[in-house]
Amino acid sequence: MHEPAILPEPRLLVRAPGATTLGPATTIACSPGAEHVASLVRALLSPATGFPLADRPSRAPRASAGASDQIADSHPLDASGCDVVLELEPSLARLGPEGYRLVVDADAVRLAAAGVAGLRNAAQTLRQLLDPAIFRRAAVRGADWAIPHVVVEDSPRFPWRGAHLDVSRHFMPAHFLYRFVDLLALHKLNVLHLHLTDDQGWRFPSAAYPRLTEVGSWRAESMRGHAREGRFDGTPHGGSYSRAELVDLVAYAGERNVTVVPEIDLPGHTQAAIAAYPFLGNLADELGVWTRWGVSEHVLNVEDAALDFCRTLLGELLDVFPGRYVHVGGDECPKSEWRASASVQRRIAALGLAGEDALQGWFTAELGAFLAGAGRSLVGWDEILEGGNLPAGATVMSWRGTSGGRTAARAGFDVVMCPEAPCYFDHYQSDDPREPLAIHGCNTLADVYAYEPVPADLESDAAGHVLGSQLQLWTEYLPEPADVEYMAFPRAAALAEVTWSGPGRDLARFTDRLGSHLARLDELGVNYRPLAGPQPWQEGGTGVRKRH
Ligand code: TNX
Repeated sequence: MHEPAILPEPRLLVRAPGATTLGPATTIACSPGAEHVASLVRALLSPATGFPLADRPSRAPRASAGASDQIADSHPLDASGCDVVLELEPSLARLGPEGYRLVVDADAVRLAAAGVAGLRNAAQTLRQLLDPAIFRRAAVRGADWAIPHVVVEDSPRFPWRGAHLDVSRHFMPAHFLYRFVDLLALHKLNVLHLHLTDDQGWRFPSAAYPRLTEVGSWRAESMRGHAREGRFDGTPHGGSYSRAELVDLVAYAGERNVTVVPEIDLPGHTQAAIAAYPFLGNLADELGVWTRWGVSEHVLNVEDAALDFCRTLLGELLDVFPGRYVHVGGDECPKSEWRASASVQRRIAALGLAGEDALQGWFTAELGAFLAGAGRSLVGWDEILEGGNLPAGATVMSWRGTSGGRTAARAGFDVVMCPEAPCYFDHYQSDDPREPLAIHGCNTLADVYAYEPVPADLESDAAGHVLGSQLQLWTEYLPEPADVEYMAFPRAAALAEVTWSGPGRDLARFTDRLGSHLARLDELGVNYRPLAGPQPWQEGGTGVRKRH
């Protein structure tokens, strides 16, 4: 039997002697309101065990003073099994909305929390208490499904434990997004930030503007090798999601405590949109969807028609993504076209603004007002601070170091800390020349583990505005899901511990547990970077990866 190696490390774990073994007769009992967590527990435990984990007929927490528990008495335990009990227990509100208690003893496996989010976290911990074979997809013969006796009390340090994935530079099929959500949930990461649009491809379907995907989701070719080499592959690339796929993804993720935060990047990084709808741009010439990596000079004009376009599109986005946070980008918006455009200059004058930066600030405020009217909150990259006029309630993602995050937090805005070092997971993982080609930089596993999201010099009021942290997977150099997995793992395990477990964490203890954790990722066939460094199939940065 495996000794507990829970990742991210729980706040409190006490190991007691003994173990309880799941068997074919093990049932699940739920308190009212916890029923759909039972489906998650089944989804996590039934495939590999082959056990049905059927419902017990009614609420039957097997109280330790069980003699008076009529229902429990009428359902004696099978000798080979125990019962799994899911309990909503208001007194556990002291552990916060995501906290939970998990007690495994001779009597039962009890998952308890004040809310379903906590129960779901408990279910992930329970899965990690079992042999790594629990991560298989079909029944494993002869496995030992012993669960060590433990008491776990746990809650996260930060509410925002995110992973960003760029599906624009390279389209990632929906089936990979489901797998990615599963992997996030396994690490108790709870935000999937989907970067749905950029210069090189538009992935969000719009009924009002169908050319966004008809035209904007395909580019003629992609860069081969590093962008500085200026080479192209001559192969068209594209793809987009259907509305149903995205609706389904949101629901699937929600059942796993993962909120999907969609991003439509505006007003820069919009060449794909302008290629589809030239009225959005500043020039008379027709543009194609961009084939280079970098920052396109072609940006939205911010005429009324472009604003209407943004509002209509965001309205459609809100229908698909019900969460509070909506990301409107705001990063890297070159101002050369705005400076050169007589109509943009007239607009700046008419609005009485100081210049192009202020115009972007005005634009962001318009989007913020629209989102606020729909009961949502705007999120943007730290450039949204530059135009002034940041709408109340906006959340800032600090990517160019931490100064944007500090400024925003001190001004009373919530922030998500995601500085390039160490949160950009498109950067190299070591200086080993065998590492697959990456954009630049180097963020090692140890760098990520050592990261402290709250800057030491931040006053406590401002520190309270740090919602958490997030890893970024930009995909210019990650054409396939296997490439994304290589860059994401195991660094995501480190970021999970940074954001969940907090400052008391310890690299040596993490490394100890990581061995067992990688055995889980092996069972799932995750193409993580081996701790020993890139292996022969990853050599040369050719983009050739091991396939599972
Ligand atoms: C900067 S971070 C970008 C992305 C690139 C990334 C590459 C940010 C908001 N913009 O467009 O993909 O660098 O690391």
